Amino acid sequence: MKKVTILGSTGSIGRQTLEVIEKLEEDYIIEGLSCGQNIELLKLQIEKFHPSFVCVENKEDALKLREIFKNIKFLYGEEGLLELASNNDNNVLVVALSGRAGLKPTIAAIKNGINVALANKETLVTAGEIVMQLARQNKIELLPVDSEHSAIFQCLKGNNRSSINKLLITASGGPFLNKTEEDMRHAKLNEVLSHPKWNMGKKITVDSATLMNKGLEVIEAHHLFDIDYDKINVVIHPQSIIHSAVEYCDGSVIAQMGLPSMHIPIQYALTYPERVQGIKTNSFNLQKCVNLSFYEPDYIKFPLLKLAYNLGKEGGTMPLCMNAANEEAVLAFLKGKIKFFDINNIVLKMVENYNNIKNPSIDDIFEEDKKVRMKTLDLLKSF
Ligand code: MN3
Repeated sequence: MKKVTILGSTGSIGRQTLEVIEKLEEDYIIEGLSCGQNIELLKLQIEKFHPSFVCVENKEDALKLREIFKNIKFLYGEEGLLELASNNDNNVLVVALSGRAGLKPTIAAIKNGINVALANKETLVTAGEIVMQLARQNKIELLPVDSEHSAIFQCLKGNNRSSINKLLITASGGPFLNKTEEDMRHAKLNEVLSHPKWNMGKKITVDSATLMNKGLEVIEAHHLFDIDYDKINVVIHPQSIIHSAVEYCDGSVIAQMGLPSMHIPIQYALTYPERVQGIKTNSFNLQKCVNLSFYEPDYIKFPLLKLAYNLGKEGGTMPLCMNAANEEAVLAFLKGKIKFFDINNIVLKMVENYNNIKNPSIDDIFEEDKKVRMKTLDLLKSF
């Protein structure tokens, strides 16, 4: 029996992880859950999955929940999250929190020898070197949940790292793939949020429209698989059937494909190294994939993708600056404060004036993150 704790259980990945676990039945039990403020959904999850530990953001919510569920230990805040993440009764910790909140719990789990199924992009983008080094030292598996990284992880099995020519990360291209820059300039919130292939949370859906999401995935792949940026290629593939691929030195390209569903990579991260039927519903039909197409990304229309490559190569806290500025800009866009196209301008401006810190400590990372966000909020006032 495997024990699983999910951080961010009421978000998109958290909910889908619970759907997967429901189908895995008796072999998997939920040891812990955490969420921010979606207490109503959390209550339903508690009634269904009977966790032993639950962490929420606010103390008041924790106190109220204690009255209702007497047999559960309720925690709250960052300290509670770290306690939940450090519980080494767990076989795997699913980190499905969004934003910088994912970093400290991931490190806590690694230090306690718990395998981490990582769905939080910021962790590797902002602290990739530190996190990967800790994972190696503590001999834990960092299991990618993102479909592209799960695909590459699978394509690498059984092959020598030294024989890799390049990683091919596919991208659907988002809602503006076939639109002009002018269309993007006037894009409304609902156009940005209507992703053609994947049903995801709002922040990542905006990132998919700017291709920032793909840029973050390039940086993640660099750390996760220890591959030079020059050997990571992004390929636009609107049908999202090939989830990513690896080209080897003998000319063989090994790709992982299937229907675009997050259930598959989530389940593989949980059952790894085994494969089980689990939640699989529809069979994949190759004959129906008559029109698979592949293009070079348009780096002019989507400047944040190129930026991610450049800043990834620079290293230090440059990717952190890009990520923090982007997150604040996306939040401002979602609140209707800025236009879609301003996201690019704000991120570009923030990194232009930023002093990089090489080899940052965890404390540096948190301090810089805070600083960049404050400066971004200042800059946002002028838009
Ligand atoms: Mn992805």
